Amino acid sequence: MARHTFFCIDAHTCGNPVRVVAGGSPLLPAVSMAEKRQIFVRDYDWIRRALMFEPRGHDVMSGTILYPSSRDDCDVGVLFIEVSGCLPMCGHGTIGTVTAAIEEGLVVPKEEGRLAIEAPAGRVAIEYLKNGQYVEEVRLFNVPSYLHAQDVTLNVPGLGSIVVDLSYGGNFYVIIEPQANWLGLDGMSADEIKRLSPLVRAAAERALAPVHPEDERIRGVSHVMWCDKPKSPKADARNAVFYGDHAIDRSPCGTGSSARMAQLVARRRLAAGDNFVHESIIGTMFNCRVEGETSVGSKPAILPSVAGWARVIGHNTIYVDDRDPLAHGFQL
Ligand code: PYC
Repeated sequence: MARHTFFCIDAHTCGNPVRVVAGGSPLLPAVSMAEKRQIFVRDYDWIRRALMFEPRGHDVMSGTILYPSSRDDCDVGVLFIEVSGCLPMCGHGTIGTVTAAIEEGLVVPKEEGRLAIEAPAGRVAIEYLKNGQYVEEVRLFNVPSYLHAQDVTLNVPGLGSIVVDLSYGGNFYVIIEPQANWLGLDGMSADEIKRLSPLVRAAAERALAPVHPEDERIRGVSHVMWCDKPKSPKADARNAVFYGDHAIDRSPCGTGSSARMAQLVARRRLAAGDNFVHESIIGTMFNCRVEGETSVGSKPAILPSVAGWARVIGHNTIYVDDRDPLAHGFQL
């Protein structure tokens, strides 16, 4: 019988939870974060389930585990754990993790205000602004993002025929803009979004089964972005991003915002150098930018950046006791 102890710093980024595991995680071989992710999913997924699902977590829970990086040009490696699985990259998770790691002294950057993380999806440079001991803003320079497929018609039970795009920003996103069978966020309740999104995701996966052209370990449609006009006059667009089985992101979603900018650039509705303010379902905002253009495989791609704030909300020592019949969590 064993009681596993995890020392966590709980935070939220613009409303979405980030549980940073600072101690108690298993030692993994000194390989890249992409390889560590494969090993963790194979051997230690119970840790993700225990820390993300009820009774220690909840339907929207998301977090990270810090590891040494295998790269000379990165300060720390980050594994993204979530109710939806072990993600290649997570934007709100990065903003919360950098905030917690700098404020709590878990990472000491070589240069104040700058560092780089090794995510499973690739290197992500970071700039952050501090006020005294607190981090006020984190900007992440995300992995190259690209439009994978456009104008794909899906037939979704309960919704009918919809036309979507599929875009990559560190995860693959189905992007749904207002149209005949979906009139926008004010016309659909959060419960309806949660009921329909898994059906949309499954239909997109059946139709497209995306695989990243440069890393076949990154595959599958994981998130669904319902897009709309902004509510705030300061924003350019608003979204509700669905993940896992029951979650709507409370933040504007960093990898989703990157995917959305890639889609808008490919459709010539945004260009290199443009800013893009994305609003979440609860009204919080990310200040995003198209930093430049590049390619992924044979596809044109963008270099996106995403800036937002996070707050540390507490220290949390979590036990996972082998005697507990719910040790590895549950979902309704
Ligand atoms: O911010 O990239 C993000 C994210 C992914 C899933 C939830 N949030």
